[in-house]
Amino acid sequence: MKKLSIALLLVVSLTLAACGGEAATTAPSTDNGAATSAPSTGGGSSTLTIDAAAGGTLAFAATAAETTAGEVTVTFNNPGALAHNLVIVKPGEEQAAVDASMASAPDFLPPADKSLGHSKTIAAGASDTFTVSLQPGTYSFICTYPAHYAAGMKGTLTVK
Ligand SMILES: [Cu+2]
Repeated sequence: MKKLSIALLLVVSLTLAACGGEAATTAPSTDNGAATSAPSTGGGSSTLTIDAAAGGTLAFAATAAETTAGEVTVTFNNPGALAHNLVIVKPGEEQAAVDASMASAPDFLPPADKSLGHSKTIAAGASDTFTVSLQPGTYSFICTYPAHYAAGMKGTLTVK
């Protein structure tokens, strides 16, 4: 009788082990599913900071800027005394962006197809951050607020 109960115990414990084994193999498969569905957004991302000129000058603090290609997080600071914006365009498309901005008072920002990306129009002392996807090349950064581009509020952005 003692041998029989040991045998039963063995069967019971083997069955439990088998159940445990099944549970163990099921769990990792769901974990794997979660891991592969998670987005893996690699790639380069860089930052760029451009400031408007201080005071009432219709200009940027620097007329040249540089960043690396990819998703660029651009911070535009306005330490000046007037409202400004920062608009990134391809060379030769500056005036078209300025002209198209005239229709969107009071912000005077270009429509989506007239720029590669832009900040909001911000008051004196404010800052704004936006992202833009840029390939290597040369671009222009301008302010499309009325009369500012014509007065010289522009610069060259080199993307490497
Ligand atoms: Cu401006």
